[in-house]
Amino acid sequence: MKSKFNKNVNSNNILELEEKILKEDSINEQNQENANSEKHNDDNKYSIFKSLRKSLSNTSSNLNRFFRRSTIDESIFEELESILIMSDVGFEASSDIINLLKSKFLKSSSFDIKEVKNELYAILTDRLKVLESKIHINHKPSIFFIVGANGVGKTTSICKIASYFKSLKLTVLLVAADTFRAAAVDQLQKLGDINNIMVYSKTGTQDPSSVVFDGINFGRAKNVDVIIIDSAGRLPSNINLMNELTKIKKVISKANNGNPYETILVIDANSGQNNIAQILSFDNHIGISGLFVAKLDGTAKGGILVSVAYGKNNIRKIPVYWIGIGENKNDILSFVAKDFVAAILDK
Ligand SMILES: Nc1nc2c(ncn2[C@@H]2O[C@H](COP(=O)(O)OP(=O)(O)O)[C@@H](O)[C@H]2O)c(=O)[nH]1
Ligand SMILES: [Mg+2]
Repeated sequence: MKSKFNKNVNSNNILELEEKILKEDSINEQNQENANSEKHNDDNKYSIFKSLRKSLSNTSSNLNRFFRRSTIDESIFEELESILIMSDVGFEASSDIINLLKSKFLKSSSFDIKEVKNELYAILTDRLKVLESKIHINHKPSIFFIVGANGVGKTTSICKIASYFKSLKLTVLLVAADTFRAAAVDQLQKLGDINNIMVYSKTGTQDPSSVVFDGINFGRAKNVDVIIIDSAGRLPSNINLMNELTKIKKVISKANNGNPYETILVIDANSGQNNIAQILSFDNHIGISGLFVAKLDGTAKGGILVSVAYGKNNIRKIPVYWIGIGENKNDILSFVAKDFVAAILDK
């Protein structure tokens, strides 16, 4: 495969590539292309919005019902607060939002429900913007270490991320470091085979650090642009398993000559407010550089991101690199606050 890095790698090449990635506004456009060729004949942009809207329809239908009302009085704010709490926005963030709305609207003798909706859109977009971030490919290889609890969607999301980078003509290696279950290595290998992505796995060891060290060296020898490392699911309450992640991180650093790399926590949006505890623990133990919010389709409500953006329980406002909205490799979007809020509020 052709690589942007095939020639001499110097900072100019990297800057060029980075610029290209930023310019392409990559993933949404890629999804638009895929939607166009594989799924819809509709206008591409509309398709993306549509899938995001469909994914967040639980929350948007509650809010829509609310915003269709004709009579308004003070009591609507209580009702809106309950809807926000039920949408996983969390108690503190919901009451903060409602207080802002009250202070704006309760002063005036009459107000329009549409104005309340517009104001809510503005508040949420403004808050969620802090979570937007572009992925930067600054080093070769650029390494993404993927962590999270069991079954949150790590391996599926890895395949999506790999497909995204592949679409940017970058070469990708997956490292099968979930050594707890043989089936996990097989799952990654299968996904790699189907999607024509290289997978590194190592037989005869259950030590993930050893797989990671050799995997990174293999990737460097192959001159790949991106290395994505799978890991076994674990609960942050299991100290031994968290210490193992610390060890793997040291090994990544060593194998990668101390260059920075990304540690991505995958969370399952269906777990709602429980995700706050997961983000806090993983971040405290190993330091998380970005989030992948999987399973925003289905029954997920999406409000969890508002909680993160509000810094609930002193959580760091960790960037959301991607969101997952389905089981297929193309069901991935970069996080754009205004699109996300527009989907929730059906604007
Ligand atoms: N609906 C939906 N299912 C997903 C998504 N991401 C992963 N899954 C499913 O979640 C299950 C667990 O995924 P897996 O990647 O094996 O999780 P892991 O244990 O964290 O590696 C699988 O059945 C996936 O198909 C998503 O964005 N949407
Ligand atoms: Mg897995």
